[in-house]
Amino acid sequence: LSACGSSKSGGSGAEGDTIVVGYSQLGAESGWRTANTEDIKKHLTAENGFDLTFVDAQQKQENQIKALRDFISQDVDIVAFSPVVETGWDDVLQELKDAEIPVILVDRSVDTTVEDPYVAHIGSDMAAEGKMAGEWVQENFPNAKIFELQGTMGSGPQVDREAAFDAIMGDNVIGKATGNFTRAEGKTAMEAALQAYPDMDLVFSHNDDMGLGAIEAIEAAGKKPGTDIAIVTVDGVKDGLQALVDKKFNYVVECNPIFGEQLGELMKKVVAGEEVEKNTVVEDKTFDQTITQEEVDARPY
Ligand code: GZL
Repeated sequence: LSACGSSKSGGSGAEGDTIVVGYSQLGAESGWRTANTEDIKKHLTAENGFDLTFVDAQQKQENQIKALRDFISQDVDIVAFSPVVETGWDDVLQELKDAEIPVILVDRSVDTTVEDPYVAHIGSDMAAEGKMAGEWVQENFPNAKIFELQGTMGSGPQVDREAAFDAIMGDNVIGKATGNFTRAEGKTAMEAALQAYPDMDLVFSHNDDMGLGAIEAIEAAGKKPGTDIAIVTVDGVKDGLQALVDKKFNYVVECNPIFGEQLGELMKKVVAGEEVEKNTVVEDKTFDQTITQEEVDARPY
């Protein structure tokens, strides 16, 4: 499906005009998010024709909504945001639509009643990531007793990765808890899980950072991560792939945060009123313990 471009009258968009962008980033909670932010800022630069206002919401939805409303009052040419959770955006999405400011949804998803709430989405297929993780576990640890470390509750990646993974391995999941996509909260959730589920022998973590926290908790409990308790994660940031080389992770599904250039091109087309793809899916691959130190060292993030 392709969507028509910006309907904003009088906005810039003629070749060479600077595009005024309002960007609401959800936070700086993980290595993935940091890499994503760095890449966006690397491409949405003045020399590339952008005037970028980039606001970090510290993982709070009310901060994102405030930033989006500020962008409306600043009458920016285009807005992009990565919603911390899927719901609660109806009012501000309607206000953006009424202001005729085109919206690009980045990375995460929204669940809204607003008609046609955004011009385009760019990001990974989170369900595919959960499916790849589930298929690998089914193949390699079919009888595992699985504990699931959930991302931020109600976020697209938590909902989609969990549903797809559980569709394959749900009968083996003995417990779940959220670590909110952060290393510290992943460690805390894992400490409690090790007490509650002493017979777990595999963790499916919705991102690397919580998996790295789980490693700390497992080692503190005198067990070997990757051996006594296998760990399967999503993201593929450098620290996660290092854990794979160190045999503390067993399988990592990539979620590629590097799409700042594609995002910039998409914005230029939207502001110029060109037709754009409704959904640009960022390609993800997978990594297992055959990965080499040289490959990890060569990773860009
Ligand atoms: C996925 C992204 C998730 C990452 C986490 O695209 O939204 O949010 O998997 C990050 O590391 O916190």
